[in-house]
Amino acid sequence: MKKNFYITTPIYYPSAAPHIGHLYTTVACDAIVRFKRMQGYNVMFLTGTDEHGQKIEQKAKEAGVTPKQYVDEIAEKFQKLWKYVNVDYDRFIRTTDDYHEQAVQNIYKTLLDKGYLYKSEYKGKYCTPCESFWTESQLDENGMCPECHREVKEATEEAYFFKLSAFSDKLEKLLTETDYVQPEWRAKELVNNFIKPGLEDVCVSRTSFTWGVKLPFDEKHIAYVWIDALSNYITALGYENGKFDDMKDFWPADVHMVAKDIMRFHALIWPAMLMALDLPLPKTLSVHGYINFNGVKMSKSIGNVVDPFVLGERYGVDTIRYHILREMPFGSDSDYSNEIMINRINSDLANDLGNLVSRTVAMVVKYFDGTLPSEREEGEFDADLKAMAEKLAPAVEKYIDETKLSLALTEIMTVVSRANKYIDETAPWILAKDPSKAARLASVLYNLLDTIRICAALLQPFMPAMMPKALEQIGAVAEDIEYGKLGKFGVLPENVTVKKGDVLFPRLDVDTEIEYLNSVIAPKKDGYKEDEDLDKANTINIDKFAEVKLRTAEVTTCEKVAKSKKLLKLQLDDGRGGRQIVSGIAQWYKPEELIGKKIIFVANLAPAKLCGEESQGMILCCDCGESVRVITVDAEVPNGSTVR
Ligand code: ME8
Repeated sequence: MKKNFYITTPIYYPSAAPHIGHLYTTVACDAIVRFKRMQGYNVMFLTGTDEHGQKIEQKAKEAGVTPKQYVDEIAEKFQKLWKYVNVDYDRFIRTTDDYHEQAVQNIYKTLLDKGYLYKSEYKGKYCTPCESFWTESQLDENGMCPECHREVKEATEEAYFFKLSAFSDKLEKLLTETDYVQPEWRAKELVNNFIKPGLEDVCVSRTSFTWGVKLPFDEKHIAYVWIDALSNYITALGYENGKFDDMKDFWPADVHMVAKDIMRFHALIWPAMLMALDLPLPKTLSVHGYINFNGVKMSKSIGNVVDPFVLGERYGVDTIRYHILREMPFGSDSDYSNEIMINRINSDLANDLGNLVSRTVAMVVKYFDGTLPSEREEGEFDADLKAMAEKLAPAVEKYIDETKLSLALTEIMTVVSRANKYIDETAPWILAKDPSKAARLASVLYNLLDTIRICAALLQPFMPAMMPKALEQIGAVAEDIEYGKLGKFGVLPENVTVKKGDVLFPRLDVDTEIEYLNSVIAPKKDGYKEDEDLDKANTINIDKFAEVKLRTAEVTTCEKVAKSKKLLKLQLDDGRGGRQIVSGIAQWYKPEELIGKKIIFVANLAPAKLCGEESQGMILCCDCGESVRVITVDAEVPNGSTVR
């Protein structure tokens, strides 16, 4: 009987084109799915797009199109990318699909009827010009509106809340007594950071925008993340809608794969929602880290967003799939760099794997006209190679089940390296010189071919385009790579015939490729093109600039603002009796690091209250993408000097 397996990616926001980060999660799921299918599982692989909300509404407005037109275009880009990189999903859900919207309404109704929703007031930071609520963590570094950078004020809005707090004990049990969250240390992080301090109920409706699912019992309310988004995992199976009938076969999910950014919602709100709906809980939440670019978070404005199409066109889709899956350590961040990628392609794929296949096939052609004879002679080194090859499939299977894909690949590549070493140890070119060693030579080449059979078959889920070519070159047919035969050595027929083919992974010239990649995806001047265009369109004259009064000052004291994670309160000697400035830089500076620094501040900014503290100006800082640095001046500049 076939066993069922259900795996999901997050549903991505179609607010910008997909990048290598989205690629990572989706390709990781695809590799697991292909492995499970190879094992004979009946798989359901779900991905999709999360299309509602204020941000999409705003982006569409800026682009001068309707929200639906806006998301249609980007959802198509996601689908095109998945096709391009051979992601073989079974279902693509869009939260604007009718069946999903209907089910979300039913879910809200059930939660209300069961007493898990209540109406109250949402308190937040409101920006009047943008008509938007923001949370404290969304505000910019100065505690202002992240969109227009103007002042926000405390405001309230009628909203429905989900009683997350009612599930506190059950969630703590889930996180401490089960393996739901992987890696385990992330579960501890959740318990300490969210459950122990006391879970707060979550706001699940809004009235300040319209792009979303209307609540059936109160139509001026729009479903607000996360109930709409998270429920995709069950609505896509037909929960509370007539579109599909797959809950019985595929729920609970085996794996939800997400990055650390949305772990909290999947580890707390999602299980609580399912408990409230009396549904079984998913088995595993696999949380991976972020792909950064040279240590910096990918961001459009820095120009370091890695476009998967650019890489795929130049190096082939499998190469990219291999590289990102191999580089991401389980649970932690990985760093993308052009250099690491080119070196990885050369060392693992061109030198180790590609070379092993081409050398072995070439020797079978050269010494035996492409078909091995039946005579065999065992020799030194054989047992070690065979034992390693036979142990490989169970080891890879274990890592796949634990979603540790990089370790699965490392394990396979270790056997590939062992096989290359076996060539050096057995020196077939010397055996070939002595006709009496033909049987030994045939054994050596057979052992190599059969090791390649196992490695290439296990690599197929990761590199589905190239590995069938490798298998064809060594003369393996479909029956030779059935899953049950991957843990056994000696499966290829004794008179196997090889077929020379193209080089699988050509060696890359490091300098040429780095130069090419730096010209297309490194953070660079062109990366700021958007900013430059905006600058040209928004020039000001010198008088306008002179309206901003900039002066120097020395930081005399500095402390954290109570109740705020972002704000520091600085007392300045501004050469004129002193002033206080509150600045959103607590994330990047300890208070003591700033004392004694000479800085530049805007002296004529209208005073503002931030978390109850008056700020009389603004300190100038550089936005460095990942961090923010305060601009400092030489120690000899007198306090209060004009900057112009
Ligand atoms: O959060 N490295 O959508 P989203 C690795 N719609 N993975 C990355 C990444 C990076 N640099 N950047 C993005 C949402 N990802 C919600 C999800 S689910 C019910 C709703 C991947 O478009 C990673 O999987 O912001 C991350 O969790 C996800 O994209 C966030 O996608």
